Amino acid sequence: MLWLALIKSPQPPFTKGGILFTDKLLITLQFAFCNLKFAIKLSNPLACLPLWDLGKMKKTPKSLRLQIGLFGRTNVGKSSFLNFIAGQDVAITSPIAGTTTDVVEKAMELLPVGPVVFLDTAGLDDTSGLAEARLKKTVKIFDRSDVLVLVAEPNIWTEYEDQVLEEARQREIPVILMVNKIDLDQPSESFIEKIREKTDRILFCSSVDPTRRDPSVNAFKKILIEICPEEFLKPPPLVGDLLPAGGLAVLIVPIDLEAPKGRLILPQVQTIREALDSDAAVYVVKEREYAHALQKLKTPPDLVICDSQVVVKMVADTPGSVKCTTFSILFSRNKGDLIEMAKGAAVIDTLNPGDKILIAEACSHHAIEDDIGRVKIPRWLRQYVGGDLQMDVSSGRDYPDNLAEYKLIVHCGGCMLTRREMLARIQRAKEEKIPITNYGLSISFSQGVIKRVLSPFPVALDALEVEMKKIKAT
Ligand SMILES: Nc1nc2c(ncn2[C@@H]2O[C@H](COP(=O)(O)OP(=O)(O)OP(=O)(O)O)[C@@H](O)[C@H]2O)c(=O)[nH]1
Ligand code: SF4
Ligand SMILES: [Mg+2]
Repeated sequence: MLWLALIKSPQPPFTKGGILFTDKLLITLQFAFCNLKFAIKLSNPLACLPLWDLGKMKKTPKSLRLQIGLFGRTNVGKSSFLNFIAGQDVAITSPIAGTTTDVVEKAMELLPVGPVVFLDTAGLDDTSGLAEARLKKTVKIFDRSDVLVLVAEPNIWTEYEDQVLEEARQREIPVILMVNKIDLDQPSESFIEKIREKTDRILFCSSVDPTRRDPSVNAFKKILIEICPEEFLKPPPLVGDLLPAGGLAVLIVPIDLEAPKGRLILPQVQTIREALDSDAAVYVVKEREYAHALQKLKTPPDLVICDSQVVVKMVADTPGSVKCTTFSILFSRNKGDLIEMAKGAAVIDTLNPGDKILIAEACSHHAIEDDIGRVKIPRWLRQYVGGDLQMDVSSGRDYPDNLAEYKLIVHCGGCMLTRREMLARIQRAKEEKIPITNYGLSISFSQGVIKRVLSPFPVALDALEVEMKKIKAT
């Protein structure tokens, strides 16, 4: 507090609390303060935090990139883990303790989370022998980190690990505990029990085993999605980026048995609202009136959006030069991961009669007679495959544990889920290596129009085509 008062004070000489602070007195105090800091540091490496940083209050995000601080004792494999995640040598690693002496930053796109930057720090412990200035730099990374990865070794838990967890707890920074080097030593049951008492976000990994990279990276992303602060999971636009100001979107909205009485459904309303927010106009029609409505327009629309159930008719009625897509695709991008879902759709080509498919509904709505998930999609998929398929339906907030049994997951639009929940479901499927797609994409695929309706999203279209080529080649 005294130091805080001093650094905020005017140039000496000045009076505070009845004391006259001269140049000399300030220098003496500063010297005493540095000695005190050094003395504390000898017994506790984290104590080299400037005192005014200790117990800092709740953090706010520092940039648009999620900042991930890598902490751990010297030689535990922090830099190796960074290289492992990056899939390339970004940071120097070596068996000599204290290899990383300055903070190494690596910015990357970690989909589906988005842009992140890893901050690889110098190892912090009594053996590092680093100059105080470098230690300070390392602990300063607490200030920058939105998420912290504490790298540890199997069966070794020291005061240092507890200190990092405590510092993170005080600052409310979520932590992932990464137990590295499991190829050298298997974590004992008592060790696992002990660390589980400290956190339930634990990953086990060997950062030098490339054959385990995919599962390790997927498991890491899954936890990251669960814990990263809300502002980093901001959804991409729904439709705003596809419409120029002053442009026109045509929305084809079926008014059938599934349509609620007297109103439009939320996805349709949200699309209209975002188009209006982008200063575009919206023309809403039923599928029967669409072709006629199009003829009456003086200039073609900038985008046509339809319900997936009428996608074939929409594509047939839309000139090739006009961009078109489905609500389902718009929401797949906005709420989840369109690229992953597009790749999943390609797997429909590999289905054989008898394969097991999971239809995953995220709420337990009342199913109607001709239900889209329970009746129509199974029918279209069976027609496409030319035989019977085993279809299980899961509904509600519980995602089944037995994903590994399925050849494909066809998920609903997830309108009741948050983006975080939807991404977590996609990530779980990835972890179990089970392809996942959604209702709308599966319909467009099985009806042969997927490339057309994905064309406004070239990256997703490309992912689909690459996946289809891979499938053909095998
Ligand atoms: N067998 C095995 N060796 C590993 C693993 N991870 C890292 N290493 C080795 O451990 C040594 C230290 O790894 P680094 O990545 O440099 O460790 P660090 O935590 O960055 O170390 P400092 O920068 O010195 O704090 C290197 O020789 C790595 O090759 C692992 O999972 N298994
Ligand atoms: S899209 Fe999914 S969450 Fe939304 S109403 Fe349909 S089944 Fe429920
Ligand atoms: Mg290092």
